[in-house]
Amino acid sequence: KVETIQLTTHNGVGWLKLNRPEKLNALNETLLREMKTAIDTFDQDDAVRVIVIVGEGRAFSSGQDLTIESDADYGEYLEDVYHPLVRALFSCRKPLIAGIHGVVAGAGLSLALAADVRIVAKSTKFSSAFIKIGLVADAGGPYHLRRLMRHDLALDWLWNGSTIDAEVAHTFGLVTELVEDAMYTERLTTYAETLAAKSPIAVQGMKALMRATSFEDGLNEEIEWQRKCGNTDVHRQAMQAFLMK
Ligand code: T3D
Repeated sequence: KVETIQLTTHNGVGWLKLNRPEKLNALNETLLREMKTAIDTFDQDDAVRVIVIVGEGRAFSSGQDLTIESDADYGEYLEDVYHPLVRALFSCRKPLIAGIHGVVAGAGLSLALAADVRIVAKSTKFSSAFIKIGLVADAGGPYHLRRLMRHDLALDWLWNGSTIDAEVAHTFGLVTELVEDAMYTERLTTYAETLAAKSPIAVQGMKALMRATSFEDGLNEEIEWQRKCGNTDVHRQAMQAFLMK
């Protein structure tokens, strides 16, 4: 039984919806732990080929729940609560799509950046936020920013803590596809279901190969992946169809 997220599976897509709309899906401990378990479960579930993370209500997520009074050591909290989730997102074998609308801020942004692709509604506001409350960006955010955008622009944004429009986030490299608000849900669903209809081995293999840590590792890993792909019905049928015109 989950309290702070909603989970559904449809047409090969596992939907994970952050569900604290009254707090703009601020991240509390329960939500972070439930999300971690859900990602692991979806990753193991053969009925799920693609995972989509979205927010209920008018935001993706407003970041860490700031109303929680805690004298906890922030380092311990990160290690114990955030990092297991961040690792689950990072090591997830299946495509992870963040569907982002409304507001995405602070640690919510870090989680969105951990996805493989980000489908974003045009009116979304992106807030790096952390510096405004005197914190460093965390939950893997700096790692992903470094990967996705220019180093100087990323640091400038983290240092000034500004809120930027989705168009600017797009020019920064943080948006895979920018969608008119009215079309956002439909486009997100089509994107996810189209990907879920493709060969899961090829789709997961592409993801794994893009993560290869060196050139030689990549070459070695592609041998295994291509061997598996070559043995699938989908590949054999496609070859036969080509040869038969
Ligand atoms: O532990 C760690 O190391 C991890 C650390 C992570 C740090 C961070 O994540 S830093 C980023 C933290 N987030 C923010 O600074 C954003 C805070 N929220 C806002 O600035 C505004 O809410 C928004 C600009 C996002 C939206 O503004 P608006 O006017 O559209 O909505 P609102 O009225 O402010 O918010 C609606 C409700 O959500 C409101 O509750 P209420 O008054 O109706 O009972 C508001 O308090 C609540 N809410 C919004 N953000 C948060 C939140 N409650 C708890 N935590 C929040 N982050």
